[in-house]
Amino acid sequence: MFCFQCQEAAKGTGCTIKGVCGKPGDVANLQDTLLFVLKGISWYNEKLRAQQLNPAKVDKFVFDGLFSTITNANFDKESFSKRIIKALQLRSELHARCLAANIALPKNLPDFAVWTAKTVEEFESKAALVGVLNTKNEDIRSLRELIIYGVKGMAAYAEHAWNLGKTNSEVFAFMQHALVATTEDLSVDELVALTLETGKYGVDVMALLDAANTTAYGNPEVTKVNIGVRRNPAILISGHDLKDMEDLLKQTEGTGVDVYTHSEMLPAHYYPVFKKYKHLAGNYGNAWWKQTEEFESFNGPVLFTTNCIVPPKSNATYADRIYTTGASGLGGALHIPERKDGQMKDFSAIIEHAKRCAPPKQIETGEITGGFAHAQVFELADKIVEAVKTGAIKKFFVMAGCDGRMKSRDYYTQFAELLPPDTVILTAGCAKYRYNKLPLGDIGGIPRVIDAGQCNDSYSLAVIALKLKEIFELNDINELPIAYNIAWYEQKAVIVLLALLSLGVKNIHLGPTLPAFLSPNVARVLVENFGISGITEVEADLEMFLETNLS
Ligand code: FSO
Ligand code: SF4
Repeated sequence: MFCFQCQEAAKGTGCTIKGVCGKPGDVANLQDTLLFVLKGISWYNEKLRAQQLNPAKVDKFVFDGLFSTITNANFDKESFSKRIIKALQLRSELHARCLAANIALPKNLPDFAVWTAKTVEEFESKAALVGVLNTKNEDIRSLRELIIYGVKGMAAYAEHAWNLGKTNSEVFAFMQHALVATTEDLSVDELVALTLETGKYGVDVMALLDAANTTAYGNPEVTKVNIGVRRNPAILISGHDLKDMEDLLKQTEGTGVDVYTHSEMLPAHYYPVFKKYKHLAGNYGNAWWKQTEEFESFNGPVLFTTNCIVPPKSNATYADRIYTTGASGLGGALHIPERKDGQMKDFSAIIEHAKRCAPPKQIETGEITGGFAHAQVFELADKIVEAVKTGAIKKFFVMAGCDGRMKSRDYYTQFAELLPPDTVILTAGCAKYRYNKLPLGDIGGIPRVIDAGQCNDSYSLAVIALKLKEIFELNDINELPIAYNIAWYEQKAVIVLLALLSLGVKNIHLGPTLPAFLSPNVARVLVENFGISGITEVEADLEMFLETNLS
């Protein structure tokens, strides 16, 4: 295996025996082979699309397949084997459709369009020939993978929107086009252009998901979320999928089983439609990587709707309490199947399981505040603008992104603690758990940590920045008193980063380490054109960030 798609890549270069994330070599290899066949599917589908003959089911198949390969989403070998079999069938069907429609195909079809196999061993061994390292030029490899990881992030957001009935065929077409383009003989300049285009479509897909979430569940509102526990047995729901959240809340209502959010599901509390459910009891625990302790004490079953899963240790007592659904998967865990014919997913097994369990053990008490997505912030705009004009707020720090288990991420807690009291943190994603329980206070009623929501709600932060640019009549988004100190972990953060670049945001600091998949030359392009850099020491970085103040 070889994988370097996330921030935890072993030795800062790549995982080769087993993933630091827990991904075994066989699963990594199957993921590579799946990606290879998805490129073949996209290749045929692009040709069919040009004739408006592309079957709609392909879009979902491709984005769901990509989503399943995101870090910490799916560790289930069997699920990947089945996906490859289905992918090969779908690719054959598309080939036949091209022939039936007299679409000209080259005499020698590329390997991804014809390769086939039957056994899981063959699927696994193909990875050695089609994985990341088969692109020999390190700059081309770096750009190809940067694009693929951005597209994987897009796939996750496209799937959540799709689950809520919102689609964007241009986004789907681009995702497949980009996959195919990574197999072509493009120059570095062409790949850099495609990278920026990926960011543009990243903005589109986040806007799509924002519309899907707010249409279905209302605009997030400022909300205080309980972090203690009640006395009923309960289900913990993790991941990002709000449609799953809705189905679970409906089915648990009146059963005596409470529902708690975990990690990136916390922002569900901010939506008016979810607030109506009295048994939505609170948020339990912290960011994803603390689950090995926190699932023990939760006592009840846990439903993963997406990443981030940490495979339970052999002595974990909660392994049989894990359920997965959607693109997520874990060997040994019960997978709740897709919705059929407009019906809800069937969560009865997990609800019955919860009834047999003890209530959660309290691990903390209190409340955290969030719900500052764009509509809510616009309502507070006068207050915020006034605070900036009077100098009560000197600077905003976008500290969105991901949390992770690396010790060096303590940096973000220390950074938040040391920020001067006239600064405000704008956050989204699970990065917030590094500072959202600190007593950072408020500035004239504006909390010093403004949480917009999940990682995809970084879109809200961009919308807020664009609005402020308009209010302050600035020519450039970079003239705003906003600094970007972003933490990344997996591929959704990659698409968020590319989206910010495409909106013209410069001088983003990315940590705790720069991606292993950036070659020195590609890193230089990002530094020279966008001012991207890493982080150093808390005090030195604070000084550097605070040097440039607009007011
Ligand atoms: Fe975090 Fe995991 Fe949301 Fe990611 S829970 S790390 S960027 O999946 O998607 O922020
Ligand atoms: Fe390693 Fe990250 Fe890949 Fe897991 S996802 S195998 S930790 S690089």
